[in-house]
Amino acid sequence: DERYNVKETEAKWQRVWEDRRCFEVGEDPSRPKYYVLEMFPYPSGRIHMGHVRNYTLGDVVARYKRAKGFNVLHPMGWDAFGLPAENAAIQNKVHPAKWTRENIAAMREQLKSMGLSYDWRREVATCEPEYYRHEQKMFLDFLKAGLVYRKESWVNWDPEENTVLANEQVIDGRGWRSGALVEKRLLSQWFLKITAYAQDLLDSLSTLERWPERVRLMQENWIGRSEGARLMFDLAGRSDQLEVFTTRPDTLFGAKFVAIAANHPLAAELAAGNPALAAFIAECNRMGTSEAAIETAEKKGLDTGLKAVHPFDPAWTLPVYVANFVLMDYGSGAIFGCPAHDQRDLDFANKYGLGYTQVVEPAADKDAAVAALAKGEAYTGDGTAINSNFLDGLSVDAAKSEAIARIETQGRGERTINYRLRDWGVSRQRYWGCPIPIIHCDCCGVVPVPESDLPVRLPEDVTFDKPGNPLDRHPTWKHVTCPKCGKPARRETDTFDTFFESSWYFARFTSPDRSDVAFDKAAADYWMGVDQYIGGIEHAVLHLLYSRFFTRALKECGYLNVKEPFAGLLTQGMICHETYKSAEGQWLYPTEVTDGPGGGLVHVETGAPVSGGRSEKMSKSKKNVVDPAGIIDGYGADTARLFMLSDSPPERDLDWTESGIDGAWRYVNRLWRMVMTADLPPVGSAMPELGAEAVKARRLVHKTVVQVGEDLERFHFNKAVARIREMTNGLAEIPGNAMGGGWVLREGLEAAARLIGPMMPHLAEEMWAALGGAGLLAEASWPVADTSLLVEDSVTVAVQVNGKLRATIELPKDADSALAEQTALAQPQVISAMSGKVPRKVVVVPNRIVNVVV
Ligand code: ANZ
Ligand code: ZN
Repeated sequence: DERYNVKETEAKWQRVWEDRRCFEVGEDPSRPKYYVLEMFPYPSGRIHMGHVRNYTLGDVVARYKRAKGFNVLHPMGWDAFGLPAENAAIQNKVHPAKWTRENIAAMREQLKSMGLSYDWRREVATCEPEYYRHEQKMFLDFLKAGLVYRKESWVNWDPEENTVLANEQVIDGRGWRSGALVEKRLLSQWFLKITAYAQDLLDSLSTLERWPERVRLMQENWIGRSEGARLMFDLAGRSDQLEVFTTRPDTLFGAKFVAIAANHPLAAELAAGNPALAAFIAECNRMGTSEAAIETAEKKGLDTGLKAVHPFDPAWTLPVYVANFVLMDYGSGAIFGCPAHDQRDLDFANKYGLGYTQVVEPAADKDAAVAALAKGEAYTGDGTAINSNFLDGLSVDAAKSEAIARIETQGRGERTINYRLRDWGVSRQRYWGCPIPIIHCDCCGVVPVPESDLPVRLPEDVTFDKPGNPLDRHPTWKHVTCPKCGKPARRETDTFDTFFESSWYFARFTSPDRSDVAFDKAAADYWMGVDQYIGGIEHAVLHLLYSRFFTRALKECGYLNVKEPFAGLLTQGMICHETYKSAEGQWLYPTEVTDGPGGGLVHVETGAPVSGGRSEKMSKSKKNVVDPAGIIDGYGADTARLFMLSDSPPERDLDWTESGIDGAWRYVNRLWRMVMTADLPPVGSAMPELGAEAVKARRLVHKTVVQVGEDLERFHFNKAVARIREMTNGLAEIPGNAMGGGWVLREGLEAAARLIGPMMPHLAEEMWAALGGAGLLAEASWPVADTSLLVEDSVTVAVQVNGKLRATIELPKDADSALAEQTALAQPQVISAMSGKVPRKVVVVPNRIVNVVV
């Protein structure tokens, strides 16, 4: 009994595809283009199951679209800058460049063993100057276009990694990688003006019809548009004013205090003569700046002693606090607090005995609002203004407008829109990143590196023996002469946030060989935007929003003609696997666990009881990771690919199971054996006369061709797999002596090879060759069904007697009324329901119903 030789077969076809350059593409205006892209990996060293799923999904789309006649661009590259390389350098004394390049080489081989249909000529690695030189130029162009600025700003400082973190990299007040408590520091940073596009980024979300609703919603929340007012408070005894941002100017008559951020300039000024305040500010600075950190921290404040004058009543003053829940980089870093209608304000007022005045009354349930307030719950709903002078009786909306109108006539402020979105700080105090092309001169200040001096190469002769940035310590690299005045000057030693590289790589793939420009304009015009982007949901706001911004900025600077980089987006679910714990709470590898004699789970060696079995996201810490290399080595790429596709829809989490992999493996072998053992007529023989069984099988084949096509269009890969299995089961059931059975079996197996082509390309190619198919399957077109075979030839018709269902009958489609009536009246259940009576009337609704009235 011959076995399918996976290793040899898969390697063979990978070689053939490469030799024949099947997946290399160029611009071809005569064919519709299709650009499919998976999020490129960080070269950590080995691929993991998430990669296998991601790239399998992309490859199915790429191969399917190719078969459908599209000119398909399907590239792959490496998101190669970033912290792990530097950490490896520190821990293992290996240079980040060496570590990264070796990892890339290893992972490239792993990806190649998966049989992915990439145009490998287009491979890019973002850590190479051939790549990053272009983003240095982009940065200089953005600078000229006014999309870049430098600002002293408070940053999240990770004390362990010695670097600035983006707000998004701070999770619950801790560094996203190190887990260290984040501090605040003041540093000069480069910023990209993503906020200039806030409204457009928001408005255009509705045009992204092929994006998951969930991702669009996350971006909408991230951009966080708020309508409200800017309003100036006079300060008693001072000539300056304090600006606040409010979305509830209708509640001004309920104001009890004003509060400013710890980093507000006014706070710094007052702290100079107030040690208690200085200490409080220092305490606030130890807290993370993320919204989550602020949300969860206890609300605290300190009265500055300063008084703010109420804008609608000069005799009314409010205490001015410094409060830890006021963010410096939102609105103006100052608020007025209305405790009755904002929970934070109420908590704060209750803590410091500031009281509250209700100024909005709900239409119904007035007492409930009063009672809730007494219990410490603010009323934040709609209603009518009360206790509010000239606003009394107005709805919340009308009162907002009226209050703003009053503020505007007083010249104290105006209606305004605020976004939660902040500008993107791109400076990182790290070595392994793209150098920011800037020179600092004592005479001239900040001077851009002249374009003719690009790229600013990252020096590789650096050491990691001390904490901090090796570029700072490099003996020569940073010392340059000022391009403007020629005096000694210093290079900027900060590098770009690595999200910089991933914000434009998709466009670089359109012309990676151009060294003079970032993209060949014609190529970018032909290929962009990406028709289908596939990756993890964890990038819903960061990478995907930065890329949308970057594309807009590139368009503004004349690089590109599109503003949305990704027309379609598919976010894949996670790979989960069972987890186990010992009685002591230690994670155990699934291989350490077995069924105990008493029925429960026990440790294989010690026999100690074990708990668990729950499926959770694969992670090293939980010891439930399965290395794809072992699976591909043992079962082959096709089996791994099939399993990734067959179990769940791509957006959903997928449970890794031994039995699932086993099932996929058995199916691979079964298909191969079917082809090898089938007794088939020669390829291309004319269709003989078919008996009923052959006709039935043939219908199934053609129906499956249509349905699998529809499934793949909708990314319902698991359904497609199930239908193909159903079809091959049907083919296996054709009796050996069925008239024309062999011919239909050949047609069915040829169809099977072509349908599994996108999913299990090696096996498909092997089957295709064995069946004597012409050329390579990788280059063959998608099968076309004979639609005449799809027409259902019989219909099920209901038979009612006096309105009650008595029977169902099978009739030829569009049978005439006489046949329908005759068949209906012959049914035993119908005869008995008529109890010997003669029908008064028989109504036939063709293909639907026969109604007998007695
Ligand atoms: C007074 C008021 C009364 C407010 C009331 C709310 C309810 P969104 O919707 O997120 O834009 N705020 C303004 N700037 C702030 C800052 N830098 N840090 C913390 N909070 C700030 O929230 C806008 C509201 O958040 C503003 O409206 C302000 O409080 C507060 F019954 O003004 B409000
Ligand atoms: Zn100078």
